[in-house]
Amino acid sequence: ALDESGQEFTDIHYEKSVGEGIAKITINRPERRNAFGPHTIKELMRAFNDARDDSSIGAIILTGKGTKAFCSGGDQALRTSDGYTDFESFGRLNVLDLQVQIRRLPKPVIAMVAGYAVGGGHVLHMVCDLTIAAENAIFGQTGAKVGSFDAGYGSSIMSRLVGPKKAKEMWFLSRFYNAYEAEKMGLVNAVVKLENLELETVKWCREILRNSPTAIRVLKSALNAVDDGHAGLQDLGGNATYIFYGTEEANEGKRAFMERRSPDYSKFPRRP
Ligand code: 2NE
Repeated sequence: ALDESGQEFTDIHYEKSVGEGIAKITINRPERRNAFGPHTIKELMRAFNDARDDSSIGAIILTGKGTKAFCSGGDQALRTSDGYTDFESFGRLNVLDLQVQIRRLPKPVIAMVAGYAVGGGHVLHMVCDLTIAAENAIFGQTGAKVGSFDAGYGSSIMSRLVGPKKAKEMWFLSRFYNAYEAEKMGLVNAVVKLENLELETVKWCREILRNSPTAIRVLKSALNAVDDGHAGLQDLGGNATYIFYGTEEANEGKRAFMERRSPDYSKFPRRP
């Protein structure tokens, strides 16, 4: 069972399991098929930040409230000529920041999809590291129908996942695909009965949590590095530095500086 974290949110639920290492973030706008506005995204980013900073958390589930939708993308009622607006005078596309945050987060993020994952909601599940789908899940890109598109991760990651021909089909035709079709296309990792969705997703999390957190951290970064270009290399490079800081060799440099002497690296082998 996942326990409430005590944080106050309006558009999402954020829960952390006690002692299990799992956080669960739920978009809570079922009356709009879990469409997001700028405020929803801000709350999601806060929750993801918290899960990142909490060292007891090793896997994060992203899902939607109810069984009808994971997420139906940007709330079209909030759409303006400059993005999406709720309480502010300027529109935003801050979902792009959330996509980057999920991508850069050094812990696995698992999309748990029941019902529709469409439009910007489909992109969200694609930027997650893994996707577990219920049999009732439906996937698709509706952008071209409603006069929108995601020419960033929504295009490039999709092309990686399903190949350029299928990606063009998804975007150009705005078709919907059922869970088994999505599995065949490489969009999802597993399809399970709706009633087993949470159980199965938690099982995947537990399997991840049995493994080395550092290995997983570096693997996520490595598996994203090529597609993320300089930013991907920067992330992977940061992991190398973080691991190097734990070595005697790196400490010799710091110690020498603090002790106002020259560093002595002579005892460290120049490995083949
Ligand atoms: C999701 C889908 C296929 C569900 O269909 P259905 O028949 O199950 O439900 P229904 O009746 O369409 O929706 C239920 C209520 O949710 C609202 C509807 O307007 C309806 O409201 P009421 O009539 O009950 O008042 N609703 C659903 N999705 C909404 C949305 N995205 N925004 C605002 N209200 C929404 C069907 O509802 C559907 O096709 N939804 C639209 C999907 C869509 O086109 N999303 C936007 C794509 S663009 C995008 O997300 C994006 C981007 O391309 C780039 C950057 C950022 C965002």
